[in-house]
Amino acid sequence: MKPVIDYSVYLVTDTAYFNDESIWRKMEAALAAGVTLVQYRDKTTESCVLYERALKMQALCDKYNVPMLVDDRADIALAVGAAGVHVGQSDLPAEIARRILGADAIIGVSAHNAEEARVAEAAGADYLGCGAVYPTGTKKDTSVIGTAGLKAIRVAMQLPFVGIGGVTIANYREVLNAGANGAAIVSAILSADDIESTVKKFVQLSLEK
Ligand code: TZP
Ligand code: MG
Repeated sequence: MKPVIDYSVYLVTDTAYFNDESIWRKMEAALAAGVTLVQYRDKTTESCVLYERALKMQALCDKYNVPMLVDDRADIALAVGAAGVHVGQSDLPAEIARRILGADAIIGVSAHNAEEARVAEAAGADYLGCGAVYPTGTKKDTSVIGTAGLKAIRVAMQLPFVGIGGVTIANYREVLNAGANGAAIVSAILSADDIESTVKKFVQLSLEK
């Protein structure tokens, strides 16, 4: 059966954090504090290392009963038994990821506007990652769509989507109020001084009306 996914506080990793072994302690703190979904995203790493890290990340997510998706790599997702994959506009097409991973896999697709969102929905995406909502230093090759961009996507479709890019405690509610089901967050969690209290704050904000 396809798992029911809570997209509200979606923690995404970035290769830079894997230069330091503290990433594993950070991930554990975030999982223990209540992140609802994890994406293992590690773009520039060779496949043998990617596989070992994905395996370790999957075991950590399993410990907290939190689903894990893998960025871009359906082969790695399959290899470690991840819940699914997240593909960008220049990655493996969603239909092919679906063929590889099967009907019960969660397939996420990046969409920057309503047209890309419609195409992704037709291709069988389970959810969309939409952004960058705000300027971000984590990903350089992206443009800012703002909360107006999120609202335009919500008007165009019913599919769950998360806002990504520059989301912090201070603007998280704006993202939800623009129609997003949650936010995908890298630095506001992984670079936080106190990861546990930051995640708890996101969770608390997600429950407010
Ligand atoms: N895709 C669009 S923006 C982004 C990705 C992966 C980076 C988000 O990182 P941060 O640190 O939460 O702004
Ligand atoms: Mg990608």
